[in-house]
Amino acid sequence: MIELIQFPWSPFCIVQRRILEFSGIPFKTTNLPSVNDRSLIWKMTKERYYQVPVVRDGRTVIFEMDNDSQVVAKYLDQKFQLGLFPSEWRGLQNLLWNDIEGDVEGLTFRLNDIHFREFVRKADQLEFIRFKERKFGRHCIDHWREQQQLLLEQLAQKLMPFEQMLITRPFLLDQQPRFVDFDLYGMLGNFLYSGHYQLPTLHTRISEWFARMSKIKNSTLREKLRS
Ligand SMILES: N[C@@H](CCC(=O)N[C@@H](CS)C(=O)NCC(=O)O)C(=O)O
Repeated sequence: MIELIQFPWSPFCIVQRRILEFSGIPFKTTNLPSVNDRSLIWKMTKERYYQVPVVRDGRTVIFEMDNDSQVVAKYLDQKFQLGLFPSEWRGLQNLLWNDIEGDVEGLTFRLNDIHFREFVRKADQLEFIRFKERKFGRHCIDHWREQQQLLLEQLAQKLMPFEQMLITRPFLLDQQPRFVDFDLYGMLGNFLYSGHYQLPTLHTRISEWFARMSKIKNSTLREKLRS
């Protein structure tokens, strides 16, 4: 059975989890025991990778090669024929996922990290803070907390083009979800993880799309598109 190694709140893990759910195949999720213990992944990848997500399919272990390689999603897409990377959207999807995993994620993870004490085990909190501060500077999480309102406003603004894309179609590019739909879904899933936020009320289409993305299955979609 396919296995997803993850943290439940991680934006990039939510992307792959939703793709697996969408595919309809049975799969299992394994949460790393601690944010600081990457030994399972290190071992599985023969000491080549330590981030999440990683997918194991029998003897094959799939993980990203660089920041925007999309190796995992492309593997699942090919294996389950999900139509996530059709040739007509090549290039455009790359531009969009750079924006989604760059600017959008930059806001969503900060807004979620403000609440890290609620989802990171007490024993791991020191290393969590240390990891963040080494990357983003001293007291970064306190600064994000102070800037919360501003970050929320920036997110609402940043989502406007996606809201506009949904004016004429049910998914960002098309009549069916493509990779960028799952990608944006993952970032927003991370933003909503703490339960402290809602999607910006101005963006009614994104809210409807998010609800659609939360439950859509490849099999029901195919039947709908055929009829
Ligand atoms: N580009 C990678 C990014 C993966 C990533 O940033 N994972 C984070 C969790 S959301 C992680 O494992 N960070 C810990 C670290 O870098 O040590 C992907 O799409 O999977």
